[in-house]
Amino acid sequence: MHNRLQQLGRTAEEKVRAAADADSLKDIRVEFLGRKGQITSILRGLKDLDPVERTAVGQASNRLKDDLEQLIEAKFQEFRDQELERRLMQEKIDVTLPGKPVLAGTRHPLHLVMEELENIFLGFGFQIVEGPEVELDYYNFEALNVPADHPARDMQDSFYITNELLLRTHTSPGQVRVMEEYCPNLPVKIIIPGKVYRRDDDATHSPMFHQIEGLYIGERVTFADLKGILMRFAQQIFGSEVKVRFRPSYFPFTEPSAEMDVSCVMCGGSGCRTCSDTGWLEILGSGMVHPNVLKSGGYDPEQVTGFAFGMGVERIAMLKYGINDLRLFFDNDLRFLSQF
Ligand code: 2NL
Repeated sequence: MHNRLQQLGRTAEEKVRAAADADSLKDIRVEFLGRKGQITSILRGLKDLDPVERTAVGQASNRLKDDLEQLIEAKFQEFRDQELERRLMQEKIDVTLPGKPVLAGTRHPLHLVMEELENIFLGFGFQIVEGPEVELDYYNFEALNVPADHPARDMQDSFYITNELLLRTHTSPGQVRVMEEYCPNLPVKIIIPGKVYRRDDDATHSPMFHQIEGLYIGERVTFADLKGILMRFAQQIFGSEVKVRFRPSYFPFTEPSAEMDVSCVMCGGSGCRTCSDTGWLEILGSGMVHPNVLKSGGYDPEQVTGFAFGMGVERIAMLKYGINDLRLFFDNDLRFLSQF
């Protein structure tokens, strides 16, 4: 038995040394160490031997098994090393090939326009402030002189969270908060950009859109200041040749109120589809801050005056870039977004 084991060991060793590749090495491993392999069979047959022989043969064949396993693993490693060596010698990497392009992001057109609007008002000495999007009913309506029976206060028109909390329908509540904090200091000269929410959803209305509102309160702020600043603003955003006109309007938070139109940026005022042949485009609402709103902010309407205005950023962006569908801003189609 001892001789047989020695013989088996020598045969196995020779075969391993002669193995040409990893595949034949696998076959050799199966032949000797596999489930029905020669060494495995001897180990399985130990139980039929008498105890003395069993110990000796068991030790010898286990040693043989361990040695052979080591030998095979070493040979596998030899093949792996050879393969690596071969690839290192043969494979060439052309480091001069052009790389894969990394797509750089673009800025969203709404944010581009928002920043442009902000920079214009920074130039006029306004400060930029932000306010919460979830607002108290008090700041969104009550403090802004919006009467209890106003349609905007209906559940159908605003997103309510509780009886007192809602998603702001304009950025003005933030301006009331600034007045409260800053009063009695003057002037208040701020703009608030941001998201606002209304229960509207069709081709020309989105439930979320962007607004910029401005507020200028001081000791002698007049309607002439309103007209001058808003006219200069229009000329900076649409070009120095645009004309403006003011039409009387109504907002609960301003009195008197006015809407500002610019001469149509598409046709220059001669009439086209964009301006419905009127030659004019409405771009913002404005007015002198209502005495009740000044009071909400802590100011005495007998001592100070102010003007305020609000505009939709989507509308300005559509006019500026000639975009005809509001939904393009929110679809996130890269073919659209990458043009800016
Ligand atoms: C529009 C019109 C407007 C205001 C917003 C305002 C804010 C305070 C006091 C008074 Cl704190 N007014 N904001 C005034 C007039 C018009 O927005 O059409 N926006 C899209």
